[in-house]
Amino acid sequence: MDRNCILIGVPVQDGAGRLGCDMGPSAYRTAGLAGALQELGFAVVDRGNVAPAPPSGPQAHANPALKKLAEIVAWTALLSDVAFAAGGEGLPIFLGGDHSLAAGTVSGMSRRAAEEGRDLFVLWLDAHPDFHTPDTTKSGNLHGVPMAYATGRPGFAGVFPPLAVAVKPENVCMLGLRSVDPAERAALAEAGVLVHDMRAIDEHGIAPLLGAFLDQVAASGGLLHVSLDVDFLDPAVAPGVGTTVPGGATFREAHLVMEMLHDSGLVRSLDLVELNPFLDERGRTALLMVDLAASLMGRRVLDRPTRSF
Ligand code: EXY
Ligand code: MN
Ligand code: MN
Ligand code: MN
Repeated sequence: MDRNCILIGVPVQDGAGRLGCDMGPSAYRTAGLAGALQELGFAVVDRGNVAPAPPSGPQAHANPALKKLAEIVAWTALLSDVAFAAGGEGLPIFLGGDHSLAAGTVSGMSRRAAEEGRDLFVLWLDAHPDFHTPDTTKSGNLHGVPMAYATGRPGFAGVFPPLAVAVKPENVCMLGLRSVDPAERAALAEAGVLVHDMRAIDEHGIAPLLGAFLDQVAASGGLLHVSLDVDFLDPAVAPGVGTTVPGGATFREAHLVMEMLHDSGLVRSLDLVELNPFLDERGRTALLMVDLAASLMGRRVLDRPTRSF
């Protein structure tokens, strides 16, 4: 694991259905992310927040439901370049911001992997697959499309920035799904994405499912990007998100994923997304996300700080 951590604030909220994700980067800083990583021995650089220039006008599309298309296209183009560059300098941690940011971070990291002659693998920790296209989304919220974009699904050409290197769908593992729209279900099956829904986690346990995927990444010499959506977690432990779905990962399941990721030594980049501090309770979701990031970076169970709320 790279010992240089690069924090990049991404206050995008135009992809979500409600306001508040733009406060995410501040909440992670307030919850002590940089200090937690420094305690683990990392050199941490906080680059502050990035933002694209505001678009000159709306971008037309045949789907009238689409919201803020021009804005999300601008974020995607910017973040793809930012991720490609930062991925060559250290281990970038993208502080969201809503999940639309992954259209940029995943596509940029995919280009970075190709530059090194390797494949990008993606571990997608989320209640949702975010596998709509601009044509199939009914809500029009573009945080519902990033993985379809990054894997090169049809429907993005001439709408989103051209993709330099598509992620192979078979290199994507989605863990924790429990809210999938019919069009997404069909597209996931057709693309051949590896999906472990909450039922599979209940039945087999999270460790063997994740372990098999990590073995696959290691065997191929791939580079791993992790995208952690707050709603992967059960709302009882992580209420600070606009898209809560009951029946999510427990506190220990989530930490175990992070601990296994650390032990694998494979992680090259990380998204922390969908935190909505306006919906949080006394910062508990922000603090949990920081603790999860610390577990991923090597903090052990016995070193975890005691917290009460
Ligand atoms: N599939 C639903 C939609 O397209 O509106 C919900 C998407 C939620 C996306 C979030 C955060 O992971
Ligand atoms: Mn998501
Ligand atoms: Mn989600
Ligand atoms: Mn414990």
